[in-house]
Amino acid sequence: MVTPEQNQYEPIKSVHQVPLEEFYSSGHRTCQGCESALTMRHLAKAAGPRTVVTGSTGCMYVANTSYMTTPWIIPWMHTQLGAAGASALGMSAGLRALMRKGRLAEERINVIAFCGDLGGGDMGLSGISSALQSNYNLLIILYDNESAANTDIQATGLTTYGAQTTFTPPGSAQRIMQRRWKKNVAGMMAVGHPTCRYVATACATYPPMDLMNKVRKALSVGGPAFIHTFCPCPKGWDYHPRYSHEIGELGVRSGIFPLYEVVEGQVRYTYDARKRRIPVREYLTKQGRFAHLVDEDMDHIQQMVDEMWEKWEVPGVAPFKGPLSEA
Ligand SMILES: Cc1ncc(C[n+]2csc(CCOP(=O)(O)OP(=O)(O)O)c2C)c(N)n1
Ligand code: SF4
Ligand SMILES: [Mg+2]
Repeated sequence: MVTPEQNQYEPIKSVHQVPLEEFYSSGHRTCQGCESALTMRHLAKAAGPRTVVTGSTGCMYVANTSYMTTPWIIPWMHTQLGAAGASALGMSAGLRALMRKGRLAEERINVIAFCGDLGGGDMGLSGISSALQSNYNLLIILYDNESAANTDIQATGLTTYGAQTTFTPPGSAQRIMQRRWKKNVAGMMAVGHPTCRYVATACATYPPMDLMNKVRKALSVGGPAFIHTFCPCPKGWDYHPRYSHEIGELGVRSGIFPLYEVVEGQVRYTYDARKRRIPVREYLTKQGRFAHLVDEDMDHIQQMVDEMWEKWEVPGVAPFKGPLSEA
């Protein structure tokens, strides 16, 4: 058996401690400034060489497997669009069985499955839910570029209210076609899965090293874990690729994408937007996908963000407003 002591990783306290080795390297064809690709690079760096990765269909499959090339230096396997959870579970079970039968030496081998917002947050929710109810050490990372990016930027359940996508083009009859509020996947996982040992949200660039440390924590907790990452996408969000890091930071600092971790039922804010947040308009106005919004729309989005931080039972995490008092 792999002992809990063997399962621990050292936290990365400064940029000087970031491992130099790359396990997701050159050889991919993602767009310039693709933060989803940065999520892959950081998760592989943090996890290290004794890791297998499985990923569902989407940009992080298609742009990473152009004919005869791949950026993955660690073993990687493609899985069907809604199957990240099932794939992680099957892989963990397979490794455990091989070790039990003595066909594989006993050691820690990390199992990480990634999925996009459509593949994981919409289509693959049931599989992820099953994986988080298991007793295997596995990590599921949902990289959220807020659209079905690979098939040309269609809206998903995680697309921000008001955003233009190919499914939701603004027109003269209807200015806003994307009228759904973003699905709260990390909150759903944290609230609904008592067996899940660790849930976090993260952004690959802000605060620095935060994603890598969350990946290490998730791999050390000794049970199933889930991380939801915020991944600006220059093509779908319509901005110059040089601003990807800034857009990520503005999303976090405006509070529209809450940053937190839940460990043993305790919430810890990585960026506490209850105390300080910049106006959400600073984030929205930098992106062409929101260019059709007028002041009234931005005020509405601001109001919803404020409500999330000021009125929710667990601010930014659980969208209840407390029980009704007895009639
Ligand atoms: C069952 C199934 N339906 C539809 C598709 C077509 N398809 C391939 S990738 C994709 C979009 C995936 O979106 P997301 O999971 O958000 O990943 P992204 O492309 O944004 O990286 C779709 C619809 C598919 N491969 N399989
Ligand atoms: S479309 Fe977006 S998610 Fe896909 S490769 Fe380009 S930047 Fe990355
Ligand atoms: Mg997507």
